[in-house]
Amino acid sequence: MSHALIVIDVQNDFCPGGALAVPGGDEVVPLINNMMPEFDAVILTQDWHPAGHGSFASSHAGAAPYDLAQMPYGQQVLWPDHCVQGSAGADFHPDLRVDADLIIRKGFRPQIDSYSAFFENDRTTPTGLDGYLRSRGISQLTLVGLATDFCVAFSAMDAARLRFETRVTLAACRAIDLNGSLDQALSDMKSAGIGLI
Ligand code: VGL
Ligand code: ZN
Repeated sequence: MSHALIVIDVQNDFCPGGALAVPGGDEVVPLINNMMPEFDAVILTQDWHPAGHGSFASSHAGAAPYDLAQMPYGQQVLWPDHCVQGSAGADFHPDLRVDADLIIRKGFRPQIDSYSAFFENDRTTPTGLDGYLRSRGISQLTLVGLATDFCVAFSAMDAARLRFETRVTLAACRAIDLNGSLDQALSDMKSAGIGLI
């Protein structure tokens, strides 16, 4: 039984000074680097949006960051422009170890966001990570990174739904916490049988 560490979106734009800074986002870097050698596989995800992405408030007339928009696939929080492909903000934090087995990019389709490492926000378009893990015989996952209440939680919920044995190491995560989103995410993950460490 192989166990993978999934490192979610530890990118400059989610760290202090970035376009969508998560409070204390950079604090997770040394913790995650120290965890990496304990796993059979390490996978990094990278939020990777084209300029003008549909999740950006700047792409919607009259909208401000953190407004809600109705998209064909459901409600979507509108974000400041962030993690634009090829920009410095989309790079991994400079101290993060990037000698990982796989880097999975997500959110690259112009009109659909992807919080989860497994499915885009329509909950049906796969990223391919499920097949990669299964074909490597990986059945246990530990998730860490940014942000606890969005990309980490969505990834963990999908992992549990796909029947991976799933844990989240909360000490190596930081949250955005938008209108109670952290409490909601923690209770959803608990109900789904995800181990919160
Ligand atoms: C994320 C909002 C928008 C995340 C990504 O990594 O949690 N949040 N894009
Ligand atoms: Zn994003």
